[in-house]
Amino acid sequence: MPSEPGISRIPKAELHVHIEGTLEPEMVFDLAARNQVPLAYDSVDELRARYRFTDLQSFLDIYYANMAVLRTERDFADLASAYLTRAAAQGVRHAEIFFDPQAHTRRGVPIATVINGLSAAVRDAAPETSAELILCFLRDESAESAMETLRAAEPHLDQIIGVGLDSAEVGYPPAGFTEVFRQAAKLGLRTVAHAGEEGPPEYVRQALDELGVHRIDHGIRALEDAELVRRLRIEQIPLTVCPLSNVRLGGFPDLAAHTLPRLLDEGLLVTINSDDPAYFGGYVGDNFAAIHEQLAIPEARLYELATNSIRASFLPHERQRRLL
Ligand code: ES4
Ligand code: ZN
Repeated sequence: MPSEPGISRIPKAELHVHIEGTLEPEMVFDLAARNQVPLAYDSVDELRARYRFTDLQSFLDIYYANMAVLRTERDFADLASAYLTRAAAQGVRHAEIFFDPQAHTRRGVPIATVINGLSAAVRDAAPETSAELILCFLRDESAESAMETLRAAEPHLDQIIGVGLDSAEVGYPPAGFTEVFRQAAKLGLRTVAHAGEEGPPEYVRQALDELGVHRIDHGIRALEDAELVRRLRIEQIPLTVCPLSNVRLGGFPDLAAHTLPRLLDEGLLVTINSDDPAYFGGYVGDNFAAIHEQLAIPEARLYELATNSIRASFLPHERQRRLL
């Protein structure tokens, strides 16, 4: 499903993309060969055939397994460069990119390797595409591990703009990470958190009240709570919605059943994003094309969604204005 040329011309920001989720099957094989990492699959097609997910955990299992091929600074730089090139071709003028340091440090890759590799790609990106890095804590690891990760990142604070919270959601409420988010904010970092992807509206509330986040990643289950919807509207808290991801992970039977139109009707500040484009069938332009074609979101709305993404970004207002 290629992104239409018209859609690719709309200047947009991508605010919800996991860099490890941009690891295409072809690159898994290339990096496995380069780093002599054995793979459990004989071909790219065989690997891709495993990408049939039933829920978030079934995806995360293969997402973490594939990361074994990422070992050197150059690997992380190549990964992020490939994403930035693809994103720019779909009209992304600014990207705020998640990365999962614990998924690398726990298999022996130093955090400096990860951050220096990713920042080299950000620095070398085409001048019309800016990017920032957001360090995500894995919520299915302990709060102590999150705090150690933040400490380990302190020498690299100039290379990251914020922190987030991701991985398996249900059973891992945001409130467990209050202290590490408080520390991050004290260090001058922005904060976001995944909430209401598979978890209940209560997790969205905790992300706002306990973690003090500037944006909610996903947030689709907020619709189950009218009072919370009212608050999200009044405070215009951005939601980084990922339509193809929600369908692939079983949140909706198909795109036509997605509740994006309801989120928009409620007056919420919605943005459209790709989440893990190598796994979910497309980059951000493909997500725009899919909601246009399969959810009948009109073109004028696509422009509005793109404008929302720039306004909801952490870009200085000056650059936001130039992109609008
Ligand atoms: C993720 Cl789709 C999704 N949800 C939560 N955590 C994640 N990490 C990477 N993709
Ligand atoms: Zn995500």
